[in-house]
Amino acid sequence: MNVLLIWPNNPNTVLSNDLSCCEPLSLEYVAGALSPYYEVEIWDLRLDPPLEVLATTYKPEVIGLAIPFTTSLPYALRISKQIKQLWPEASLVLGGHHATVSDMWINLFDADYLISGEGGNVFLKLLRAIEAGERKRKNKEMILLKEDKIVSFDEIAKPNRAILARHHHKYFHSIYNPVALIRFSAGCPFNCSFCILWKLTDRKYIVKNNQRILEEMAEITSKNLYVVDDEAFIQPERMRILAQDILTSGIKKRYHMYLRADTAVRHHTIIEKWAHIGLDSVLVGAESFSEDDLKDYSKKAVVKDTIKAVHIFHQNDIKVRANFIIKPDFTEDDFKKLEESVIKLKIDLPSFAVLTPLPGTDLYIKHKDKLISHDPELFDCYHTLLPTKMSIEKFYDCFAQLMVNTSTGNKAKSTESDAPMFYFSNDNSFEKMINKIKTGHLQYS
Ligand code: B12
Ligand code: SF4
Repeated sequence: MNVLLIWPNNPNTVLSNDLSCCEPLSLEYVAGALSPYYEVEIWDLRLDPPLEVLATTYKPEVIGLAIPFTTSLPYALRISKQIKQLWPEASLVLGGHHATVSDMWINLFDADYLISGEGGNVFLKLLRAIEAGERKRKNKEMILLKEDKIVSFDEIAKPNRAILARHHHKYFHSIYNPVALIRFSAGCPFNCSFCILWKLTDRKYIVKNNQRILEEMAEITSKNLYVVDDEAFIQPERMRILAQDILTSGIKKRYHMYLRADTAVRHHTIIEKWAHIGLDSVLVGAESFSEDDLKDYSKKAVVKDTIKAVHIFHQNDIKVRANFIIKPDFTEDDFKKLEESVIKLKIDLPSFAVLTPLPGTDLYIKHKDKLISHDPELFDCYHTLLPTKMSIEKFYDCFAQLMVNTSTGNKAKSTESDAPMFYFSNDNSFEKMINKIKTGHLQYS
């Protein structure tokens, strides 16, 4: 049986494919479960020809369509309609992060199945049932299938990276070019109000054993690894042993990883060890320089830990990508203060996100009746969905200015690729991003 897995393109996003275009690790995972038994193809619509070209030579029986972000919804919907025209006989299966956390827009899809959560095992069971004639969609109702929450990565197959080998040299993430994605763990025991990730695992921390991590790393040719864990260092002792195992194995990579500032402060010797084996940059959710804001976000962190962590990273030659939240009620003065603090702290690669009630989060539940737009494309953390205190034009103007000022402010400390900002990939991609932010107010209908 031919199974086609499709990753949608999001052509209009602020964070464009010129700034980051990463491998669809999610689909490589799904493919890892299916490919020992079925013929699996992955089609990445950011890099592969349109589906009508594929349809001239290829006929899938089952098609999996990813809806990775809420912002992907309009494109995924368009693709699903095209799929029904090109391959009317094929069963269509939806999956991915948005499909897992929200039913917003989902009823518009003429799909046969929706798989919520980790997709591989459920998809495999579904294919077996389809083959045996046991599964049939009734009355045009989409059938919802759900994986029991996994407790260990030993329960799921390794990602199949061979299928997309044709594109691996093209995938990149900001200064990491080319880059490969890898997952050492998932979940987080904290419960920040704007974050969905802890809910996906019920605050449990799911880990992959070191042997499997090393096996996966040995299959990856790229020198740069983007570790997509929600918080990579929740189990510090395990990470110390992993660093030692990587060192002993002789594998040499350059890592970009996510972690909390207070984790780095508490376990600075492990950070030193990771710096030694190639930790090149970290993404720290600094969020704010106000203790009240941190409390409001249930961050369970304090500002002094952000400051201490930045020093620890810099002492270890680790570049700091810190993310700060822009609140819709920011005044001009708030933007200015944030700018000054980011520059003063010498954040190497600053990034900013507008406080966004992403579907499924506590923040969404609290504010869902106050949203000024329900356009899925605006759930991108660059648009405000909550009313602003300043005029909306002025808000976007200040946001764009903050991005420009903090990037040039830190230019003297730029990295080997001369990136003054995390998302900075070629000559004018950053300027295009700024322009999209500046004109953000035009996107509300
Ligand atoms: C890596 C990453 C990125 C990367 C690259 C993604 C890529 N491959 O192209 C980059 C930096 C580009 C990125 C960008 C954005 N991201 Co991002 N990203 C992630 C991150 C950290 C990891 C994703 C990942 O690879 N996970 C590992 C895989 C294996 O897990 P998975 O995706 O859950 O997949 C499993 C299941 O969902 C399921 N599944 C997945 N697809 C399918 C398909 C089918 C058919 C089936 C059956 C099953 C299935 O099976 C998979 C394997 O078991 C997640 C956080 C997270 N933990 O998921 C955020 C996350 C997905 N991103 C998020 C956001 C908001 C964004 C942006 C909109 C905003 C921003 N400012 O960054 C942009 C959008 C860019 C765009 N062009 O549209 C949000 C999404 C929230 C939402 N409702 O939309 C997340 C959840 C983080 C968060 N803030 O909570 N992102
Ligand atoms: S924002 Fe980070 S620390 Fe907070 S719950 Fe999400 S992953 Fe955990």
